[in-house]
Amino acid sequence: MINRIIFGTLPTIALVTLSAVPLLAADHEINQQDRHFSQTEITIKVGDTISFKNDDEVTHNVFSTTPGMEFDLHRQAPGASSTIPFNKVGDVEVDCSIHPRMKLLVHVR
Ligand SMILES: [Cu+2]
Repeated sequence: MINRIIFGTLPTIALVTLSAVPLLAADHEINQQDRHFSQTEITIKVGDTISFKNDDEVTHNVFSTTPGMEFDLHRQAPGASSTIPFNKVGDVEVDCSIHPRMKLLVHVR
């Protein structure tokens, strides 16, 4: 009887724990303004997303070549927004191929 209660409860706890991860994920907004990112560094939790919004009057091309976290938003017209998930712990360098001075460092913890 006790065994049945314990083993019947464990899978439920595991399911609740697993499904809680996406529910806790947060979205962070980083804007592109005056040919800069709105922040130069940000610390987020693994599973969080960042929405990159072009609040500038020029086109940007945000990308990362950090191993395991590569992405390319391609050309983003003014007003466009794209959301990227960060599912791996580490430091991710984000750049703009059009404006080499644009740098963002994402710390995923
Ligand atoms: Cu740019």
